[in-house]
Amino acid sequence: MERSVVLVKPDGLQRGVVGEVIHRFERKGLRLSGIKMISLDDALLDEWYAHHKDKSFFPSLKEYMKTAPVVAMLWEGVDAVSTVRKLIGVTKAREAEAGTVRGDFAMSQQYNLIHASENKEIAQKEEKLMFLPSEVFSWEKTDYKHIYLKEELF
Ligand code: 3AN
Repeated sequence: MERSVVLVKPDGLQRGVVGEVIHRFERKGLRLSGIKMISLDDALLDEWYAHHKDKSFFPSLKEYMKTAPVVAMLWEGVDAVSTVRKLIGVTKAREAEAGTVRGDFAMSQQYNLIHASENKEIAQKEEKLMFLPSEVFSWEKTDYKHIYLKEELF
């Protein structure tokens, strides 16, 4: 099982899509393994977006990410990282596929509502940055037997 770190970003809180995001991921069959609200500071944002630190939009990205708290979630499932990326849509929201979170609710390249881990390695790094071990929950999702074939679960 993989876990993907999802943030509903400050614009997502302002736009009131927290429930919508949770609803979509729940319906998909993913398991919620952690959830909390947190205000991001410079130290965390510098680590989180380290790969963007030389980009022209980095200062503006950091400012925007501090304008309100974020809702951080951990979603678990088979191939959860790529599955969640599909559900959120591409970065430039106005080009995102209809049916994705960004495609349905956003227009901007920066104010694109939601973050999700890009790949498995980054997901592990982000989980450690965002959640304490005590904030990560493993629980028996009893409908897994209706969501996956036995052979798909490992
Ligand atoms: P994604 O969130 O789709 O993985 P990244 O990692 O390229 O996209 O970018 C991280 C965040 O930086 C985006 N979610 C968005 O808020 C912001 N961002 C990305 N590209 C731009 C850009 N060209 N101008 C302004 N903000 C951007």
